[in-house]
Amino acid sequence: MFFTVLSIFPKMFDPFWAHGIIRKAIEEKKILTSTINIRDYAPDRHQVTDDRPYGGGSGMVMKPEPLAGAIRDAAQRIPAAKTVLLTPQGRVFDQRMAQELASCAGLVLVCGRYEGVDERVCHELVDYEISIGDYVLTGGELAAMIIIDAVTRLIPGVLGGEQAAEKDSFANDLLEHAHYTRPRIFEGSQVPEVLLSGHHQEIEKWRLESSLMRTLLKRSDLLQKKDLDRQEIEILNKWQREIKKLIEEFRD
Ligand code: 4FV
Repeated sequence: MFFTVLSIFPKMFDPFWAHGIIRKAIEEKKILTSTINIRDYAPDRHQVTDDRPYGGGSGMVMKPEPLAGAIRDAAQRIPAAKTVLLTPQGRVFDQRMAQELASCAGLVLVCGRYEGVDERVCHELVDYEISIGDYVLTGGELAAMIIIDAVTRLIPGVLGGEQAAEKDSFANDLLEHAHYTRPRIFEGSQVPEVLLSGHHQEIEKWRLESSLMRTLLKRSDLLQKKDLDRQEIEILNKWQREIKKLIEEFRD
């Protein structure tokens, strides 16, 4: 998969490309990355990429010409790539969108700065507007890194055998189960016995219960929009019965 990043601060990505699973994916050519400096497409010798907003007001706006030049050049290099503008105006990014984007041949990620980019660029040259959340950043670069990170780990072969994306949080619209590793006892706190039992069916059942409980307690909104399967409904009913029993006992 090709990732092309358009930014006036392309060096921000150097440490991002050089560490962890992203670095390994690049070394193994699972992803190909390039950064384009939007300034290089500014026609004037000062390479100006921003200007005052028409209609007045504070802040500056990214000029359309350098952006259009950079986007067209990137798209010409990877014709099948989709152009994404990172903006608070966009569809909010989530795991489902990460899975969608992971099937693209490539992404051209346009990182805005200042108050935003000239609207005519959005209309003519952008396929998707994506937001990483309802808050305002100083630039789209961090948002682009988040998209590249979440999408790259979904590319087959990027996560080694031991890590599997299908066990991810949100992969089945549930939060991930609790994780434990050595030591068996840490400051008096013991690892749940079932995880030491080697009984894989029991462990899978425990992990499903752990996911359901954590999702119920921390993100019940996810449960509301999830169509629960028979086993999940059974577990939730069992808890309901136990909670009812507790309440009864408490009443007596
Ligand atoms: C943003 C977000 C974001 C807005 C103006 C950059 C800033 C400046 N991008 N999700 N939230 N972008 O705040 O993606 O251009």
